[in-house]
Amino acid sequence: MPSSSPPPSAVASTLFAASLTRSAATRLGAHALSTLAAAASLLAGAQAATASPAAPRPNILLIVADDLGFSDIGAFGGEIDTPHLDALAREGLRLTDFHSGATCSPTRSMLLSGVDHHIAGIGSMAELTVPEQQGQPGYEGHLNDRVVPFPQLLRDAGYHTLMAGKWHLGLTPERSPAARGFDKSFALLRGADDHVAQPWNTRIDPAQPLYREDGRLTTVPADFYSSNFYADKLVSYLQATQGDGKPFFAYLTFTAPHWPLQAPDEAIAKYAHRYEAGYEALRAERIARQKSLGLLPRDFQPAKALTNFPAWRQLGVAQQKQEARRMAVYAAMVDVMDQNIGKVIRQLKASGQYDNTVVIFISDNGAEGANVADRASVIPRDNRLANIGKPSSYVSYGPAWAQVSALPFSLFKGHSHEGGTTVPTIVRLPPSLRSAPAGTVLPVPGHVTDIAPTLLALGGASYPQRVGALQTPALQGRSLLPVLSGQQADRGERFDKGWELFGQKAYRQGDWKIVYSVPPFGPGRWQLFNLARDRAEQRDLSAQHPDQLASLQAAYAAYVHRNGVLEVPRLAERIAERYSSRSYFEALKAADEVQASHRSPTRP
Ligand SMILES: [Ca+2]
Repeated sequence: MPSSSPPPSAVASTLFAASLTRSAATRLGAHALSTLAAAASLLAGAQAATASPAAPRPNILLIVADDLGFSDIGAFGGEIDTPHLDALAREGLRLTDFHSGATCSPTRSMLLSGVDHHIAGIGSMAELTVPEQQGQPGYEGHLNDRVVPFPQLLRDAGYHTLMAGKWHLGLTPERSPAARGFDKSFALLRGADDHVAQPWNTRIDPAQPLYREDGRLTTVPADFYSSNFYADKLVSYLQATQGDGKPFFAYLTFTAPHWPLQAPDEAIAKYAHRYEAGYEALRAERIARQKSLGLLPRDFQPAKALTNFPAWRQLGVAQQKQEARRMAVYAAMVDVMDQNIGKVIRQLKASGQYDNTVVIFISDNGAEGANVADRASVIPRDNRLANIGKPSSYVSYGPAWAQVSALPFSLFKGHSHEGGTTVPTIVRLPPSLRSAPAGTVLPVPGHVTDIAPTLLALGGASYPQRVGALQTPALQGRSLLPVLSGQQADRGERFDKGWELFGQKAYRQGDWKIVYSVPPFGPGRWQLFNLARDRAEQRDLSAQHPDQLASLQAAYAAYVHRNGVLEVPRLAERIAERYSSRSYFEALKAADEVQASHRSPTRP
């Protein structure tokens, strides 16, 4: 009887097709489908894309942006000039379903540990811990001693481990990057600071240290601008280690475009008039570009703008000018970050290391929609229109622009909706590890906890079951290498992840997701969405599919139990009160009045 087994190439193509049909096809554009089909046939002809044992281990450059939205950079549909990131995307892969935590330090703890942030010590952000959480295991407010950060394991396996930028995982020397696996490090310890050197930086809270280099307290020079300085510092570390035969792991964690929005004048000038047409015009532009790039299907229905906030035409002229200026400064920060990524890539090319370097770019969470004006109250600031973006200003860009940055998804940073946790992700593999065609758009789901196992696999390092007498928590992520290298068409099992932060919760299994959020952003009960048909989370299906809802609620309860999540009464409501985005527009109006008073000769 003749064998009916298809040849290996057909198996590979069928695998791709099956996975697309089941989970991804409806989220993909025709362009991406044809790209993936090409990937499948190319895979069929290629040998397994593993590095031979004799090949040198790759260098790894992991770049993290801070509060960058999904649609901001060129490769993901943005109009901001980001040629270096776009070049990485053209050479590499773009992941359109890759997830972070809802805010910064939770994501960073998961990134470095490979386990849920409620295990790693950032059950809540240190800055927003409520009394019920204080002193509880998993809520230490720093990367705790239960976990083993992967940079330490790469260092022990013979890698140089280098870091420049934001840490946000502990203030003391024993919790600094130097103590958690980095040979060389320059770190902003806190979650945010001015992007320029200020005489008042340390006055915000003199009890808290700001910067450490290799564990020791330090300061920044007078000409400091965050993105320039961190990239220069990393380049200096790379230059000091090149040529000694050891591979490197470099962790470049920009603080751009996190508030306060500050950028060099010439970079702001480039975008000075770019955003005067307002939110809705930019929204239409970006969605059209995402569709033409094959990131979204042509019929994709993006999240609608929340009606909680004014539309562009409802703003006064002075408010529109404020908003256009704020977005221009934000764009300038992204632009300058990209220029600095270019600087690091040039160094790698000049040293001959680029070809054997894996480059991963992510954001740590969705765009920032909260109001931060009140945080500047302890120091004098000048937020008048012409001063916005300069060193003495202190603004964010608010919930309306944040929703544009999050396109096509719903909501933004701090929320468990797709706009809070889907981050623009680029992976550029060395040619020796590639079989997917350059520029492939990969809709395969992934999570920030997958990065540790991926990089440990690349570096040939293993994760210990014990450290001394202590049992280590099992890695919760899984290596992405089989899908990134094209050996495997999907993750081989259903994507299964939970989120909880500030009482905002979500659970996803495969294409189904439940989300809990409170007014003004949600109904204060669980909603159910089918992401294959509605990734923008616009149509709640909880009434039509009560069994699916119950099943995911049970999965969420198991997530809570497994990770030691504390269920605190009314937590979401309590945090929401502190984080009201509506006050942003009140502050904007107040800024107008300040301008008016400065213009008025009768008022000082
Ligand atoms: Ca962040």
